[in-house]
Formats: sequence, structure tokens, C-alpha cells
Amino acid sequence: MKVGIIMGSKSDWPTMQNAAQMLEQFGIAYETKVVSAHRTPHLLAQYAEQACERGIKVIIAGAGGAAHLPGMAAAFTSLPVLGVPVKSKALNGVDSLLSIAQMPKGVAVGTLAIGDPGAANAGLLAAQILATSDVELMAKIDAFRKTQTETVLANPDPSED
Ligand code: RP5
Repeated sequence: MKVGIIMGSKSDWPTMQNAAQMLEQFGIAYETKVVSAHRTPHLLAQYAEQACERGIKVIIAGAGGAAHLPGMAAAFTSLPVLGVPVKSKALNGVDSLLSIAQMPKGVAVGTLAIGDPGAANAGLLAAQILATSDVELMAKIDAFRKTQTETVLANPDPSED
């Protein structure tokens, strides 16, 4: 497994599956697991501490509300941690975003956008990180971006299907 996708609750999966789909698109091996900073704190410590020796290169961590999972995962490992703020019912994910983004100096979390686009981009960014030491993967990402650009340029009229 190259990427570990963790999330605070099973209820985060509809959002976090966007990260998994992006990794699948590039043929990157990943694992998924519910790991909660608050409900299973010892499991979180164990997961993050063992991730590097298990061969994980990047951790994607999604959580909503008082979203401490990405920051606490980053506290237990030197691997890059990408945080996805999951949309919360009460505050639409602004609480999640601020909880993840405002890390103190010295412990880094790469914070993505709230919800589905953020999860998809976490998968894409994880792929880009892995591609820095994988020429074939970099070529796949270049091709993905080229297709995306060509699709936009080929469909300039917004009123057409
Ligand atoms: C967070 O609390 C989880 O990441 C989730 O986004 C939120 C709600 O969890 P559930 O009550 O749905 O399990 O820890």
C-alpha cells in the first residue's frame, strides 16, 4: 500500500471515496480505515507510528467537525499528511476546515478544500507526491491534465450539452 486513507467515521466515506477513486484512476495501491482521533485515540497513534515502516508514503486523513485527525496523525509520523475537511451538518465544514488548516508551526498538514473536491484533490496531490520518484506515474498525471485541458477547450459554449 502506498497511500493510507483514514477517516474519523464511516459516515465520512461518501466524501473520502473521491480520494480512493482518484488513486484508482492512476493505479496507485491504497488502504482505507476508520481511525478516530477522539473515539479511538490509541489506534490513531499506532496507525500513524507504524505507517512508514509498513511502506505507506502518504496519509490522507478526512474528518468533520472538531477535525483533529489529520493534525494528530501528523504529530505521530513524519510522512506527508493531507487533510480533508468533511462537510459537517452544523457548520457546513467550515469548522472542519479551520480545525485542519490552523496547525502550529513545526507540524505540517496539507489542507485541501471542503468535501468531495477536496477529497479528490487529496488523491491527486498524493499521486503527484508519489510521482516525484516515479516517471511513469508522472506521465499518467501529465496525460490526465492534458485531457482535462483539451476537454475544456473543446467545449467553450456553456449552453451546449
Ligand atoms: C468526526 O465526526 C468524523 O470525522 C465525522 O465527520 C463526524 C461525525 O461522525 P459520526 O457521528 O457520523 O460518526 O469525528
